[in-house]
Amino acid sequence: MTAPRDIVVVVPTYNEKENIRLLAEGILSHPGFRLLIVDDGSPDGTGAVAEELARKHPGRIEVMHRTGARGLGLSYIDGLRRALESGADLIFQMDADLSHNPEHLPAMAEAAADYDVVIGSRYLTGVSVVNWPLHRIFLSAFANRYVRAVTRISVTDCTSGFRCWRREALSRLPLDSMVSNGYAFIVEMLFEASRRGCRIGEVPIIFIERRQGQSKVSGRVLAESLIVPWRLLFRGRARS
Ligand SMILES: Nc1nc2c(ncn2[C@@H]2O[C@H](COP(=O)(O)OP(=O)(O)OP(=O)(O)O)[C@@H](O)[C@H]2O)c(=O)[nH]1
Ligand SMILES: [Mg+2]
Repeated sequence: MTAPRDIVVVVPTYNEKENIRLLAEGILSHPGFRLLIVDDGSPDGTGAVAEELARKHPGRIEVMHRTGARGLGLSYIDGLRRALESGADLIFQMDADLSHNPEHLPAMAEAAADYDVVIGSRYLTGVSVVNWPLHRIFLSAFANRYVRAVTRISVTDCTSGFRCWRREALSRLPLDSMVSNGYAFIVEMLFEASRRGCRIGEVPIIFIERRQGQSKVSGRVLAESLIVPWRLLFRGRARS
């Protein structure tokens, strides 16, 4: 590696107070990494825990407290914009529930020397997920096939929320006009990156199912995931 880089990890949180301390510790154990927590007014007090962590690590942890409409996509838009404004060279996105192990961060940052966006992939070397019931594996495998078939994105894990962006690539995405707000937002970002000719790389990760707190996957969010790839495709055609 040449010049030291400023790296920020954007983590959206909703009711993650049991997980956020351990996650912060793992991220900050890597020199040069900062953490931006985007909390959506979590009723369990995640925001207060995040503030306490920020006081303990001035300059390395920042907290955004969102008000108004809640959502993963809206939180990512706010957080990614803030990360770009802060001047970071590399911008990560990852979940707070310890499913994404901070140990994978350096390898992904290294890979960003050759790619515009690097995906922490569960499917690059078989299926690397721990503690997932069979129906989750099938659902995820189906979602990936579905997205690949509709959008023609050719990566093994297009629904992974563990990613590292070079700032030039991220700043080219149309964050102002994204159509999705749930998990489909993750797919939409990749689709827009792919349309813009970004080089997409993958690094294998081991994904561990959350042990603390609750999943926020709902029927509505899953329905959005089925529709969004088609909306993206037609929007892409209309624009090109
Ligand atoms: N700010 C914000 N964060 C959210 C929202 N919904 C989910 N998150 C966060 O997004 C990340 C992923 O959410 P999860 O509930 O773990 O979703 P998932 O990983 O697809 O589902 P599981 O596999 O069941 O864990 C976690 O860090 C959540 O706290 C939201 O509305 N706002
Ligand atoms: Mg999760």
